[in-house]
Amino acid sequence: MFQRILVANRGEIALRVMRACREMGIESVAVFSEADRGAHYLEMADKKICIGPAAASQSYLVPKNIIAAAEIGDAQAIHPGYGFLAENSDFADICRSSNIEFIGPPHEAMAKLGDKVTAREIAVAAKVNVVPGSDGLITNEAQAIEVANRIGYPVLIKATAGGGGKGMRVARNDHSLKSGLSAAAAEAQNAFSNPGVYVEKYVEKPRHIEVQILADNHGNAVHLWERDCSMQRRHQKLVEESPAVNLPASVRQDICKSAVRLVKSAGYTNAGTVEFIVDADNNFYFIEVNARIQVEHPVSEMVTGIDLIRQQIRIASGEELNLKQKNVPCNGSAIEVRINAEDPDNEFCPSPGTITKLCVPGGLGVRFDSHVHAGYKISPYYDSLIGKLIVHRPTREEAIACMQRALREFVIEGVKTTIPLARKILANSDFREGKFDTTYVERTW
Ligand code: MV4
Repeated sequence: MFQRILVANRGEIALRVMRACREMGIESVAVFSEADRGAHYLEMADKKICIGPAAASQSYLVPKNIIAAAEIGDAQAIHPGYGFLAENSDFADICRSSNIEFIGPPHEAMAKLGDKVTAREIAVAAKVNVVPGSDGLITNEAQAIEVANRIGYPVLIKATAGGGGKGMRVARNDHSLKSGLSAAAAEAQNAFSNPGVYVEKYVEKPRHIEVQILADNHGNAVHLWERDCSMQRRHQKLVEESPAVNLPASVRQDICKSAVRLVKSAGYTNAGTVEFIVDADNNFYFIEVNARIQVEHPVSEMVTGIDLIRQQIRIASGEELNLKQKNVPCNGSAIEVRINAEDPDNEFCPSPGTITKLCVPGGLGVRFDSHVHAGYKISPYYDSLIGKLIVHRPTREEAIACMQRALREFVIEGVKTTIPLARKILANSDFREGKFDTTYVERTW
């Protein structure tokens, strides 16, 4: 087992990893940029090392600064958290060649699954449902038109190096397909230095269902059931929950088993999330793998009782999974709302500033994962996440009532937050009846 782990991240996820380390008797090395100097959460670490100026491009995103900090701090492993370098296969490879364990998947599996066309091919080989679409990259217009007319409009043009919704274009006829192809390729080249695009049948008003996976280096893999992340706005998740509401047990089993089959066939290890979309008839389709621990991981921790960061560290140290699938329960209902320092009355634009008052809710089944405190300054340099409020109760109805009570109690002053929006969603009858999909927020508000 590692003696010391460098946490190559900041904020709530850095604190989350440090907490797991401390409970495991592992020392932690925190890194911070000039903008995060003096942040209270850094005190949870045994050592803290400055890695550069405020700009992420000169600090949290610079592999050589992270590796240098790991060497100075004498860390045997690095946990990347989410965002920043977490899904950068080059960084994972640099860790390997620096003889520092990367707490995540092998860089080969990360690279393979990070390419969406390759990921689709792996899914097809593993007999996992994919959306009807092109057989590989689109290389010319005529091919695209042939594919679109074979699968039927509307179609979705996607960047193979993309993900998370970036660089997608809907086309509803040959004309918009042609213009969409060149626009998507240009955007993909610009954003990912890879213009490769592919085409899929556009599944209208899908639900976003993702499966949490843990896989060790000895061929064992388990799922920790599914999360429903359909309540989102412009690819920003607002509410996540487990189990998914109104999903037939047989479909849940198929989705979760498909996810395990896929990661095993890809040689994927450590924690990962297999993302699906589900149509109105409960047909599910593989979309992509998120090769990292995700913001919403606590939802799965609550219903299974499994500490995902602890499992990641155990797997990276070469230990066998101490979990059998039949012993991974899905108890009760967990709901998470993300609380961002954003102004809901101004297009949710970031609202950095100093938190002048903070009253955090508590009580049975209430968890708030956050690095902030009264007097904490929300930086304009990084994402606006203040923290995640998670509740866990025996039934979804009780969880909703608990979340509403907790949101009512919650006081954050000094910055605008998304708490009022969260209250609105939790009070919404369609949400409470499970009648929502990924287009609900845009359609309703
Ligand atoms: C789709 C889709 C519908 N049809 N693919 C791509 C990124 C991933 N995170 C979600 N993505 C989707 N892929 C096909 N063939 C719908 C989504 C999707 C989505 C698309 C547009 C706007 C918001 C969305 C939210 C969740 C899922």
